[in-house]
Amino acid sequence: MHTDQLIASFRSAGQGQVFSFWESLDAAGRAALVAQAREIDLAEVARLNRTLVLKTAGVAGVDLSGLTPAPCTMLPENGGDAAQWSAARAAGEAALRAGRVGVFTVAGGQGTRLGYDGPKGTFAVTPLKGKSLFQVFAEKIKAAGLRYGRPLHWFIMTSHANHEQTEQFFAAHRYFGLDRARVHCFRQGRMPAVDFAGKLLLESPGSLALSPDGHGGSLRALHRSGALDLMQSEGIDTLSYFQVDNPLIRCVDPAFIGFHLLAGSGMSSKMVPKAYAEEKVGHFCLQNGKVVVIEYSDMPLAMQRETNPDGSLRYSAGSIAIHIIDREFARRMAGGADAQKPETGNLKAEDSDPNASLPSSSGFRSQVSGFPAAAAAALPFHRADKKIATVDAAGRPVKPDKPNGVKFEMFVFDALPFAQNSVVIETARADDFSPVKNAEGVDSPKTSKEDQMRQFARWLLAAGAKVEVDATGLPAGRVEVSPLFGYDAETFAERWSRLPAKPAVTEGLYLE
Ligand code: UD2
Repeated sequence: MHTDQLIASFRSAGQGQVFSFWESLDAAGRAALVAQAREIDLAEVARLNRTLVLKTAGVAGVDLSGLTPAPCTMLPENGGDAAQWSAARAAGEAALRAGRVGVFTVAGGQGTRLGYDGPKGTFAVTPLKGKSLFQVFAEKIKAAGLRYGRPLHWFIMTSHANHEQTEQFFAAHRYFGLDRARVHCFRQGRMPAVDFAGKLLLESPGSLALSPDGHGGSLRALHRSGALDLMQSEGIDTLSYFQVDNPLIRCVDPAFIGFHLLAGSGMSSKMVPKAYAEEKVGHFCLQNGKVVVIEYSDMPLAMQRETNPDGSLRYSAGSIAIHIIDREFARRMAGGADAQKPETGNLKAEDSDPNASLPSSSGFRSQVSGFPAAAAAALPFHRADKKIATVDAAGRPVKPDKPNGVKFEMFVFDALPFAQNSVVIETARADDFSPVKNAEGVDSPKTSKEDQMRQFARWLLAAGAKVEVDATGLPAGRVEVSPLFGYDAETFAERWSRLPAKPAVTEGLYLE
């Protein structure tokens, strides 16, 4: 579309303010603004304004009708069928040995709660060595690749804000010993922000206020980056998905992969029983026969507190954002089901974007633009009222001290009801989940380091070592185990048993 037509289309959509400072911009400034404006799907903005922003009555529509707790496969120690767990594990291990599994980390978030300036994956989390989140995952992925004889591909979704820094971090650390050809960073898409009247906000006279489209944007970013095609050509049909903030994660869990594959599931999930009724996690429920996640903020407190006749919580299955995703399911959700290659229309749109990185020789693209032109994702957008830096009528910067507008985000778990045979399995919180979200208090660097040390102490104790621990299982001295030594109780025990002389477990013990 010609620039004049583009500007006219914004005017007729009531969004002409985007070009308020056009006359004051130089040629480069105009070109940059036009490139951003081309990313905007005005029809989608209008629809979001209608359904989410300008709606005056009621809370923006989460449907709570007909909810029941989702059925979950419990761990053998909590009543699950041990034979079923072994069969699942065997199936998952076979898939890993066949090279069918890839790893996927969503790392595009802004990490504002932690107050850390930099990509969250670069944040130091381990108790002794201060390894970064990315290093912990890299070492787990490397160790699993060695164990199953097939090095794993690792896909990392970044944002426009942290992409370059993330790539530089990996390069500076030589990809933590991984084959760099198997580490793929790509940017997620962006969404424009609007004020409470639905007007697109400018961040500066020459640029729109754009923000990441939520972790739900990962499905279309996988597609548009070429990651799904790369997976296909490498024989990978199964993705192990997790969030960047959780160092305890089992990056590849054979039993989880096996349950997903044996069920023929499109997308599967792990749950932990909620620690208490009001815990701030999503709830796995069943609605119209489909698995759905209802965020704590959308579920009335009375419902969160409902109990079974035996006093246990009725909606106990908490979502910890760990999934297995089938490649073709991701493609379908990204709107690319009919396309073996990403739509040429989109590729053209990208190629005309001056910010777009060129496809690499493998066809992999690290740049994903905001809106796939034709490929409407089926995921709904959620509204988040935020303080959005903008400009006043004279073009001067405005830093609001209360929310002044709306950002739009998609959530990956909204894909669950579209998945066939979705399974939910239980996992032990102590072995899978201790995120770093806040600078202090719950889910902070301190709690996460302690949980890591409790896990190392459990492995040591199970392997027969003498470890002094307190009532919560925390060892008396700080210890750390490299994932390359052992990344779960079993791999740890194997390696420990081969040590010719067992070290004393005292302050500062590091096992590599
Ligand atoms: C999420 C879940 C919550 C629970 C919890 C477990 C939602 C709405 N809630 O809460 O139910 O499972 O996690 O830890 O998801 N991210 C991107 N791009 C984005 C936004 C986020 O990559 O545009 C990534 C981010 O880098 C992080 C993850 O998604 O790895 C989670 O984001 P969050 O911190 O906003 O999620 P949180 O803690 O509110």
